[in-house]
Amino acid sequence: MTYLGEGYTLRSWLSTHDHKRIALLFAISITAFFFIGGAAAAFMRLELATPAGDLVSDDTYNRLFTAHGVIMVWLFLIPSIPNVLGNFLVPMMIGARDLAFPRLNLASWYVYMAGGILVLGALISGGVDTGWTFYTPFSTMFSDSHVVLTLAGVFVLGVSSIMSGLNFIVTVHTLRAPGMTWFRLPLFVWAIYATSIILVLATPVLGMTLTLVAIERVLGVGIFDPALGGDPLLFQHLFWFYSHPAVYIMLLPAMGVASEIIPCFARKRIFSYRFMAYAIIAIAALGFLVWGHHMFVSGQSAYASIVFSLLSFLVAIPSAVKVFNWTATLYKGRITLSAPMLYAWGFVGLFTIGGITGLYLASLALDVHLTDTYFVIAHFHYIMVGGSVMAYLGGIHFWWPKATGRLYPEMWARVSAVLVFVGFNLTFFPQYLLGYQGMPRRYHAYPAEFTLLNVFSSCGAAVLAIGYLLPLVYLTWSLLRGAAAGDNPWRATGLEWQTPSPPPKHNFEDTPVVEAGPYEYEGART
Ligand code: HEM
Ligand SMILES: [Cu+2]
Repeated sequence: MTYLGEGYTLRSWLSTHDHKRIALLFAISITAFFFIGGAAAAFMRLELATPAGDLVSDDTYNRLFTAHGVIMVWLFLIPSIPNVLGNFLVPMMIGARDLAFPRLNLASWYVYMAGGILVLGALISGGVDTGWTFYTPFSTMFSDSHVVLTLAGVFVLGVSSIMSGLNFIVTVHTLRAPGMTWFRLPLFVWAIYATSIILVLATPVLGMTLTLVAIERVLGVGIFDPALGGDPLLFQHLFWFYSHPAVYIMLLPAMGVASEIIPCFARKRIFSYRFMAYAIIAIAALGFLVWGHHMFVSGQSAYASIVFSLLSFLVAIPSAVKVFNWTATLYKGRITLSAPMLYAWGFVGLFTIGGITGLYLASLALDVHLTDTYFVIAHFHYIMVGGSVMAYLGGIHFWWPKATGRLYPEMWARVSAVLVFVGFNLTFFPQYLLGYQGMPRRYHAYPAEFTLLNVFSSCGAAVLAIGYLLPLVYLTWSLLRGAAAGDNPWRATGLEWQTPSPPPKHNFEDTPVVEAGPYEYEGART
């Protein structure tokens, strides 16, 4: 019997301890939040299609971009790949029957939902206008919106992050099948492992910081407000100490997904496996040392800025190692341009553009010109949407036959991959130009000279929206009508492909014994 057949009642789903079912619970919830966050973005792009601020008021606009940011970061990107794909795959990839703590896994979903409801509650009761960054002193002294409720929601979401991170760490340490040594782990598992370490180390700092904001706001204790003896920059240090590592929480799992898809559809071993694993660790570690690059114009010491700038440049090294190794994996490969591969290529290209423009921002002099402009918006969307969301969708397609036992319509999937790629670039590339020309972020109206590029951007957003809605349609269709997939339609090598599709409750009848590395494909064309 498959894991899907283990009970059809709502109760059997809401009380399940099976990592695969919990992955589906997360998949459904984060998809819902993705489209709610997307709706806020749609309103913003609609407003920005004309220079006048004629659709919503400035105050409403502030609430829209805050809702968009908070939802996309904490309710979608952070949990997306770890809690959906990681949950589903990590136990199977290491030859285990489940995560180490199945109940904690289910609890993490409930806590996530509680956080989501708190955030939604704040939005429905009027919203928040601080931006997802909650900068003080605005958030503690001046904002008259639902700051504390939102902080509480994000705090609770952080608890869910920590629960899941701990679960993955313990699982990878203790439940690997015989023969599954560290350097035989699929790179996706390495990525989730490194991400989990960031989750466990960085998230408590976020929780503490948000609590301090709430304490100052509610009780008037002077922490960040200089009038009360506090220090407003302290907030930025604490916030970015979490939030820069958090961008790697969003990015490393995406890198893991690409590292599974690319070898499979190039029929080659991943180029330089060990350096790929070391690069993941290096990025995770360096990610903790660069937060000050968000504060170059904040008045922090120039010497601190020089060090933060230098360290930020260092992150480029392991990132470039990964891009080169994915490319080298393709060299002389027997390449199939399947939908997951298209998504993976989109990921690599867009991440590279996002990473390189990160270097512009990390350059002290240039950042003064670019900071708080649309250039920054373009930069982080190239990383988080072009990068992480593309990879997430690639992963959803790649493992869809495993999770559901059905094939998706390949042609439509390729169409949607191309639409997402084209729509994405049309939306966000003009924003680099706008930022460079000086258009500031977070305004609902702008001078007429910026109109043309903004119209491009809004049209691109419409294409992108179609690209995101299409998979919702054909994947639902595939659930009901899709052709049977067979156990391993891609002839992939990972342990998860050695189980039936969909897998049985405990994944493996007998614990597998691992005798080789993860990417034993036929090899290069000669
Ligand atoms: C690799 C994954 C990355 C992600 C997910 C990411 C994400 C982000 C985000 C979300 C912001 C905007 C924060 C805000 O103000 O709301 C940002 C800004 C910034 N990023 Fe990145 N980033 C990444 C890589 C890099 C790299 C490699 C560098 C430098 C080497 C970099 C340098 C910067 C700088 C300097 C800013 C601040 C710009 C400013 O406010 O003036 N980023 N990034
Ligand atoms: Cu950063």
